[in-house]
Amino acid sequence: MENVPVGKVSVEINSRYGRIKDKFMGSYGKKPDYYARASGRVNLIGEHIDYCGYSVLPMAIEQDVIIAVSSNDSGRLQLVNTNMEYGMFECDINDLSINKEKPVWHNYFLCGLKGLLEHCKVTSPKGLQCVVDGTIPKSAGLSSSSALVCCAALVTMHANGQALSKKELSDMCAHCERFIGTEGGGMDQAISFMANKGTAKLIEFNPLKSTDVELPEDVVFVISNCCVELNKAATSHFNIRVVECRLASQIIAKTKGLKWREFKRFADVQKALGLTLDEAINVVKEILHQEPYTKEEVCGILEVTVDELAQTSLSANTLDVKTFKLHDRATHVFSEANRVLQFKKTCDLKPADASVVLGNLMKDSHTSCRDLYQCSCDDLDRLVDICCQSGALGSRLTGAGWGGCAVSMVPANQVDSFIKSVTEKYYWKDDRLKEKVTENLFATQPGGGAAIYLE
Ligand code: A2G
Repeated sequence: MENVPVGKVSVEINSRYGRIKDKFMGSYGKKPDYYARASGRVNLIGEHIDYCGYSVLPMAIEQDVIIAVSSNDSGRLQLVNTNMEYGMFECDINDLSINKEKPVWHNYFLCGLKGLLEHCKVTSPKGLQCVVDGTIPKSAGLSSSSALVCCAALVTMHANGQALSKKELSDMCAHCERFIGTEGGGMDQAISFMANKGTAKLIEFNPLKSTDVELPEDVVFVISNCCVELNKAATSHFNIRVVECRLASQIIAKTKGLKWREFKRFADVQKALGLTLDEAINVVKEILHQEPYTKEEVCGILEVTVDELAQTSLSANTLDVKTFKLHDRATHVFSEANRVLQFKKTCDLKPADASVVLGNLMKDSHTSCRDLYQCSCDDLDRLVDICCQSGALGSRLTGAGWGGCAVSMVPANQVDSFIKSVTEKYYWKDDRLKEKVTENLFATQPGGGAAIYLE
């Protein structure tokens, strides 16, 4: 099993590390012992299906979180962020409390720290002095939160002399990010650890596996941020979708005579029933109705009380949700899972029209996210339309949605004209965005995974 690489960095050559080191010395009066880095990601296709057990197809991006670290025996955690917007934080390492109601930045660090200490059963954890520097835009669907969780876990692992494999770290971080309250799948953490420069990855779950996906050479992926922010831990949008998927799986399971309480994910129900994804879509049509289900109706079908339903199927922040859309959510998941497989197959087989096929899959994915999963927003839909009009072969929302970024696949020889057109049609139309084009609209290449660096 592969471990996270430990490499060398020169702070003279790499000016970003140089600046982080300066900040560290200014904050703590000494040099850091080492640096850890974990990247953000862009998901090319496969949205809101990882927590249903289905494979996704992301790639790491260059933007990342770097943490400079020195460990000690003080039993304290001290965090400084190079971005002054994010205040300093200090606490007793043996007394961590993660605030789910108001998830401030340092809570993501605490998730990784607590997760690693519990997983490795560390009894006397090292004290940590850290400087955190992040370049991933926040609440933009590029996984700034998971990069911080993963980087914090890596910092804690190294400081406490532990050595987990990339896979163990991925699974552990997917689990511990849930301390913040969102019930995400494992895509973001897996790609952050398992990415390799130059290749996208098919990420499969249970067991976790990553496979290189060679993207066509004649296209470039361009990220554009609609600049509507969604903090998924601060709202219940995300968990409502997770719960809708869980309820739909359980109703299908019960109707088909399975022990429904043992099921939480579509992929497990599909497997137990021996269905193909197309057959699963037909089962959805046969069993679920399109109108939203009331909570009482769900309880009636599953033969449970409202309190029992809370135990078997709901999350803390979805207890008060009154209606659930099950038919459309299920149709999205099964069809999106299918699109991921087709995307991968097209990349492998490289037909002459590969980039057109991939572009169409991306467009269909966006339509499904917008109409069936309802996880987009007006500005993001408008941006996706502009991207398609500006020469993209395909464009779709990426990440959790409800704001944040679109990813577009653009012919390599048209990237400049694409960027010019999207700049004029989206960013120059809004005075607040005019000055912020370069950080919100950029081409990206598959980046590398998490690493530790020594000077
Ligand atoms: O939304 C978020 O990025 C989730 N990550 C990820 O698992 C996936 O479900 C995605 C939508 O496809 C976290 O919750 C950390």
